[in-house]
Amino acid sequence: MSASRRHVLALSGGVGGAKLAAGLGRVLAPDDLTIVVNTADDFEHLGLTICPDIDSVTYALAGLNDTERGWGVKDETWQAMAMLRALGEADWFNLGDRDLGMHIARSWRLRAGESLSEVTARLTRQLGIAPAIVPMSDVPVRTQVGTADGWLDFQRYFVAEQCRPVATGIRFAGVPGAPPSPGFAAALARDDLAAVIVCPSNPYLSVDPILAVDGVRAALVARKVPLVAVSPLVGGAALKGPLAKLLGELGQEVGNRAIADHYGALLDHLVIDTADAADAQGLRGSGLCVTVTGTVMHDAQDRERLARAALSAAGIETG
Ligand code: FO1
Repeated sequence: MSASRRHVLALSGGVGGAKLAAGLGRVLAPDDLTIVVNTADDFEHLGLTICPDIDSVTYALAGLNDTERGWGVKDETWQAMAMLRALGEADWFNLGDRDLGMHIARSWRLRAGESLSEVTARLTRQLGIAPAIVPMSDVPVRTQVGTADGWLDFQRYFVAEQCRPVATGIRFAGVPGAPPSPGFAAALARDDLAAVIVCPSNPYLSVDPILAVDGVRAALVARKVPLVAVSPLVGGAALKGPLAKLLGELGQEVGNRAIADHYGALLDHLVIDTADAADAQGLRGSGLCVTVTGTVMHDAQDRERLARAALSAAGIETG
């Protein structure tokens, strides 16, 4: 890597992606990292704007994430939910008391006229997070899942319906028509961009919406720096049950070959788990660079080690 190129653009969804984003935040100088987050899981609920993937990345970088549950804030309490239930309001989407503070602050600032980028910058700064966490777009994009009863918004399908309906399709409402956020556009255009790291998020549900933002795929095709993806799979099937069901119904294969094919010419290097070491030879045979390493992130040490491995795959050594 040229010494003048040092900026890293990370693309992230929620849980798994957030863990690697936190690792990157630990091993890179804050000015050297932009984390672009999927916003197609966002929705309006009880008058609040909920951004689950921005929340997961924010909580992970602030050290506030609940690692057991996988989403939301640790040491959470649920008094507001109990009250909402008593009042007969919707209780299918769980909002913890501390988490609610985030949604109230975000919604209030959005309603006061700030963009999602501005609000996210404000809230992450308040929580002491130094690297830039930016939404993929300030314009709403919404993942919807086709079912026999029509299109369901993603959280309705995922949380309220627990992925029970048979999926007939998946679409991202709002694209084309959603430009990249200012921070995303600026990161893509940086002279000192050194690498793009695709975090271990679901390629179809979490990364595809980012790639579908206006002009993003073309900008990535034209890039002059390595694009490294960390596979979200471990042992060929890290996808949690319901998501595997969804992808199966849509005819999407679950495996590192399918992930490599899905990213196609965008991908230079795939980082896969040691449990999938047998995949490496075939992937390399098709011209891809492959790193085999432990990708399960139990703690901060795991997150940093995987961050260094992904950066090294992109030619960036972090000492
Ligand atoms: N996931 C659930 O399975 N059930 C919930 O009640 C739930 C609430 C929730 C609240 C705030 C938030 O930021 C995330 C929340 N999630 C919940 C996670 C979210 O639905 C998914 O992790 C992502 O959208 C999928 O990537």
